[in-house]
Amino acid sequence: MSISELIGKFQFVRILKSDSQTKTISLLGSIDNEHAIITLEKSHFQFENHKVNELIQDISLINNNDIYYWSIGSLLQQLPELPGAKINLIYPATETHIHKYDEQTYHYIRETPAMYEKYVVPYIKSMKGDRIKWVYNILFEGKESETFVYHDKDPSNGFVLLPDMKWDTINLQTLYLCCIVNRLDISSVRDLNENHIEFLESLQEKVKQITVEKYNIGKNQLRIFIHYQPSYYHFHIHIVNVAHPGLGDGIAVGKAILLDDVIDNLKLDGDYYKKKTIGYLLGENHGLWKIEGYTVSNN
Ligand code: M7G
Repeated sequence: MSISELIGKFQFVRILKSDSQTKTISLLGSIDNEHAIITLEKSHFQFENHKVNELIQDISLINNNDIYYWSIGSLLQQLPELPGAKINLIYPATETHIHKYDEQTYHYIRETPAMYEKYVVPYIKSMKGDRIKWVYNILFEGKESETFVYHDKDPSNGFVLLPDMKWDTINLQTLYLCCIVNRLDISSVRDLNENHIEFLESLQEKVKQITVEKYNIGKNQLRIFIHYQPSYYHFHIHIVNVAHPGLGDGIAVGKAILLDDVIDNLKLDGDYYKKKTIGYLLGENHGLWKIEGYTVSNN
């Protein structure tokens, strides 16, 4: 079924989250009796090839005072180069997806190595299987391969570099790429040690080089980071234009860690991420929050 057919069948249930800052809204609904989540994100402006008076189609004054005018209007929208919004659909959506996109209260957690071993390791195991099918589809089944920026198939050092689902692939200001490594043995930053330093350095260098050449963007215009906790426990890196203010908490402290900092920390101590208490924000809907004993051990 095409995305427009699926969206045509969408039965709205409730708003999960609406954010006036990022101009995004996530809606819960159902399609053929299964959960579905639509996320709408208003597009950033593209002015390069259009005149302002062509772009502003309708205008209605709210008020004016001296030299000041404020109004509401509608803008020209046209596919493919002038989309009104980016529209993401997850279908069928699992409870984990609904929890992720739902409004929730966040808490600051200090995860000790003992908490990691006792609660997070088993949690990560339970999150592998189907939840990261999309990753294996990309790495091994050729899914999305038409968009790959780069693919090195070497099983230990190889990776795929491709546009992240968060990017509209049009606006360079919001350039957002995802680099997924082929190796299967790194679930998160906690698995990294001194043996990974060279791998990470060379990976970062290659990714920068390729991105700079492909998108004609400066090397120092890229923010390269990983997440802890990530949503998906297969090692991947976020490559984002520094001009991108970030969507939600994606580049905020308490979630994003610069890859350079990870490498430097491992150089200081190969067991850095084994020994470190890691601080992060966790929503009450997160699977970890619901595990008995996990929050108690944090107090
Ligand atoms: P994360 O740190 O595990 O999760 O990053 P989060 O940032 O969503 O909290 C996973 C990254 O992979 C995110 O930037 C997602 O937008 C991106 N992503 C997720 N999925 C399911 C896909 C997909 O199917 N295709 C592509 N290209 N990117 C995806």
